[in-house]
Amino acid sequence: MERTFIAIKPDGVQRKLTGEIIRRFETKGFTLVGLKFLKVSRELAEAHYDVHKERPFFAGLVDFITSGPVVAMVWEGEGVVAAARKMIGATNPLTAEPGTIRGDFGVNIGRNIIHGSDAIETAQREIALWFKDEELVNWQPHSMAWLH
Ligand code: 3AN
Repeated sequence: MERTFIAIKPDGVQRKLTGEIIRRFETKGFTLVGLKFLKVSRELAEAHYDVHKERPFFAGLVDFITSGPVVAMVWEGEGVVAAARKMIGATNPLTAEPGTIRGDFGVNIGRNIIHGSDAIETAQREIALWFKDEELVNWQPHSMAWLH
């Protein structure tokens, strides 16, 4: 089953958006298989943002993601990688559609509340980076497929 990595960044945690964000993924119909609350090390932050290491905003990204606690999650479900990106909205919260998480709650590209993997392969890399195998729970919600 497809899985994606989602992180509520320090601004999302400070803004008390954790419950709202988890609620959106739950009520959409995805299944939570991993969850932790942590202060991110510089080592993990630099590995996570490795693809951006040549970008001018790299140092700011690493400083920000390590500045306060983060909620790291793994969500599972058919098509969850692309669906989560849609639910999150465009990188710049000012242009993100209303109804998306960034569109509803953000205004600043450097404080865009949440991260979600951009492709299945990225999700696999990020899940392995943030979670040990034994921290992921393999479970099936009771069969209520007709509900969603
Ligand atoms: P997304 O998070 O929508 O996948 P990416 O992967 O292009 O966006 O960028 C990763 C993160 O880098 C973004 N979440 C945002 O916090 C930051 N970022 C992207 N572009 C800029 C920018 N022009 N200025 C500042 N920060 C940026």
